[in-house]
Amino acid sequence: MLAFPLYFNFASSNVSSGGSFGTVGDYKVSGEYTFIELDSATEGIADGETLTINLHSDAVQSQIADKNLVAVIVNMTYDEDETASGPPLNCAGPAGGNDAPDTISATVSRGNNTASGSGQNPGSHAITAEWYDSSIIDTVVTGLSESEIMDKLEGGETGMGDYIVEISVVAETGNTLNPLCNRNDGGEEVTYTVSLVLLDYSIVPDITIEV
Ligand SMILES: [Ca+2]
Ligand SMILES: [Ca+2]
Repeated sequence: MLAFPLYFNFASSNVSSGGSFGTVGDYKVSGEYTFIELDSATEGIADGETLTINLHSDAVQSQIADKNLVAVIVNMTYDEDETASGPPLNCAGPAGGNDAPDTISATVSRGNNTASGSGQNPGSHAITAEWYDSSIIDTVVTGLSESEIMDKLEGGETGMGDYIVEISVVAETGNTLNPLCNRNDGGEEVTYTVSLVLLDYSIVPDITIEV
């Protein structure tokens, strides 16, 4: 329990002397994220087709102004719309076979920052393109100054501009045990959300107090 008052004494004396900013040492880095929705919708995408979504950060300008914009994340969820049809009872029970998973792939680009990834239905996946060093969040960084750490966490102007999201579907149709039962899968319906990621971080000296 003594750690807090001791810690704050140390930190404030360093700040008042103006010496901590460029001092190389051990710093505990933590962050809080805020997600700003840039776009969301549910779209049917045919087998072999690509849905292209053109967005711009200006659409949420008031929400990101003077904030530290460091990444974009695209969340996708999808079910399975595959059908089995045929003469009455020919698709009943096991005779109707099983769904075969479709593959949903996506790419997001902000300038040179690009991420892509795919998943299979029913399910979900997310892709994140980032232009900061996420690996140091919730760690103790050694051997750098506070300002050098800030350089790794500041998004700058990189997030301002066009965002291009592409989502494509490759549908697969499952097998049936009864040749009179036909399975059909023309694509998939994908629900997506594109969010800009704001990072609010803190960098504090990491001090070990021996008791
Ligand atoms: Ca399928
Ligand atoms: Ca499907």
